[in-house]
Amino acid sequence: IDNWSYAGAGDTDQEFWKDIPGSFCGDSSQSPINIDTKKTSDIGLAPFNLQSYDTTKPVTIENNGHALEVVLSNGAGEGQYDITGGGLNGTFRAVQFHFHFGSNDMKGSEHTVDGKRYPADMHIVHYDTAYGSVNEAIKKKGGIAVLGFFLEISNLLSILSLSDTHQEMENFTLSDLLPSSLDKFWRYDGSLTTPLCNEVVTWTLFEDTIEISNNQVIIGHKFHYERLRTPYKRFSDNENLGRWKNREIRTNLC
Ligand code: BO1
Ligand code: ZN
Repeated sequence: IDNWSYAGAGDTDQEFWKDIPGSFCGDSSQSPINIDTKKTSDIGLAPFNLQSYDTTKPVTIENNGHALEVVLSNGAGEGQYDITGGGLNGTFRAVQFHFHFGSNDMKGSEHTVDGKRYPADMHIVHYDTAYGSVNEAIKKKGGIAVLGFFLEISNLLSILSLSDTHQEMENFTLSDLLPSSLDKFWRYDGSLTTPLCNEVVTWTLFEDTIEISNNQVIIGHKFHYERLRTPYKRFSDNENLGRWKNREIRTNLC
C-alpha cells in the first residue's frame, strides 16, 4: 500500500511523490523547510501545556518502513496525550512519534536551522480532537499539529532504548524525552513530510534540542530513510517565519 520511498528506488522516490494518486506533494506549502532565524520575529502566544506527557504508559516501538516510530494511542480512544496552548486552537491528541535519522551524523533531520542539519529529529504527531479521529483531521487545514525536536549527540543516555525489532515498553514517560525548556519555538503552517503530504500541519519546532548518546545515534543510522530533496524552498526573502521566544512569539507565513 505504501508505494513510495526516499531514494534510489526508481519511480517510487521523492521526485515522483507528487504523482501518487491523491497526493499533495507537488503543492506549494510543503514541509520541511529551513528556519532562517534572521527572518523570525516574536509575537505573544501562550506556552504549551504538555502535562499529559507526564503519564507513564506502555508503548510499542516499531520500524514502519519509513521511520522508527513509537505508537502512543492503543486504539481505546481515551484522552491520553492531550495537549493545549502554544497558540494552537483547541485540544490536540498525540498518536505517535517518530525519528528521522540519516545514514551518518552529518544528516538526518528534515527541518534545518540556518542551514544546519541535525543528526536526527523527532516528530510528535497530534490531531485536533474536534475532528474526532486522525483520519478526519488529516483532511482539514490545521487538523494536525506536529511538535518537532532536533536531536544532538551527547554522552548522556536518554530514556528511550531503541531496538531494531518491534519492541514493547511497559513504563514509558513521554516528558522524560523532552528538553528542559520548551519556551522557544518556531511556528509555521506546512505539510506532512511524506506522502500524501497533506498541507494540514501546524508545525512547531523547538529551539532547545534533545541529547542522545553516540550509541543511540549509531542505532538510529540503521533506520535512516532520508530525503533526497530537503528542505523545500518556500519563503522568499521578504517573507517572515514565525518564532516564539521566551513564550512570546510570532509568526506568519504563507
Ligand atoms: S511528519 O511528522 O510530517 N514526518 C508525518 C508524516 C506522515 C504522517 C504523519 C506525520 N502520516 C500519517 C498517516 C496517517 C496516520 C498518521 C498518524 O500519520 O498518513 O495515516 O494516521 O500516525
Ligand atoms: Zn516526521
